[in-house]
Amino acid sequence: MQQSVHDALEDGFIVHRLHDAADKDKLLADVGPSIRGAITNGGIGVRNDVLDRLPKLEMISSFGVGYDGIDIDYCKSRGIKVTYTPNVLNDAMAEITLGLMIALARHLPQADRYTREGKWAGSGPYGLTAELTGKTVGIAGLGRVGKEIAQRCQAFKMQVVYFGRTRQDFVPYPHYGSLVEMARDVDWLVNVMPGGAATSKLFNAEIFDALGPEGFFVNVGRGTTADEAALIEALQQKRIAGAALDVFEKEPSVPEALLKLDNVVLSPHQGSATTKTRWMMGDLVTRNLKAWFDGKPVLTPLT
Ligand code: 8YV
Repeated sequence: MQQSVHDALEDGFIVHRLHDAADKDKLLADVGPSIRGAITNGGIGVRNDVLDRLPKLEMISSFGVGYDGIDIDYCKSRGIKVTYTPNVLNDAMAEITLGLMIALARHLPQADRYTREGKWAGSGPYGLTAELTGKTVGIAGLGRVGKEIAQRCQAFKMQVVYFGRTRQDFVPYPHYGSLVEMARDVDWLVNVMPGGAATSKLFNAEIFDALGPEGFFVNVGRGTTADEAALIEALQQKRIAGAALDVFEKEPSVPEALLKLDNVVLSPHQGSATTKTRWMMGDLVTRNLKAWFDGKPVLTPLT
């Protein structure tokens, strides 16, 4: 968690840090019954069996826009207020997405290695790469982050289409209600969808085959949305051209097979990880918490 959050909590809160505790069970037994507020990260979240040990819990202030690690229905059933940090990370997320796309198309990591290893002088120019200009990008999950990505793709002279269960009014991009149909029609398939049961392994072998040997897959949503084994197979067999991944099925572990592939660009879940954005996320986390305990409306509620 951001240092700014720790600093802000010094003022008016008694803080117990479960993730740092050597004996978590003992800490929960000792202080669980008196805990009224909790801070967590929406992806890692907090399990219901931990919530069960916090009978006086009134609110959870979650750090992140995704909240797949929190059982929202369970929180509602217990009357626990849950807040999250939407919007403040839209730009950072969109920037990393375009960065990953350019890195993948233009082989930036590989070309950097090539230059450092002195191969330019020894073996000649690196070789030719792909271009974003004029290509079609399909965005799966055209929410607040997806729309920022779409605008930036347009600035790169790409055609934008999107997949979502329902067509959005006043959105200028063609809509697909079928992911496989969109995958068939695009050069770039970008996932921004959240995790959870509804999106689990949505990007499977059928989708990768529809994307095809010239197609690129980018995942900045959640690793659980992709069938990682099917993705690795598609990459190994060159059934898709490449993938850029900021998220993985079982973070922080990244499958050995992915590390060996040259047609992937890997990033350790860095989407929102800029100084500015993480500060704003932390600020929202503490302001939500303080608002609740000051008896004021929280800023960004989920429940
Ligand atoms: C995490 C994210 O919050 O917002 C999300 O859903 O996945 C990230 O911004 C971040 O990784 C916190 O550690």
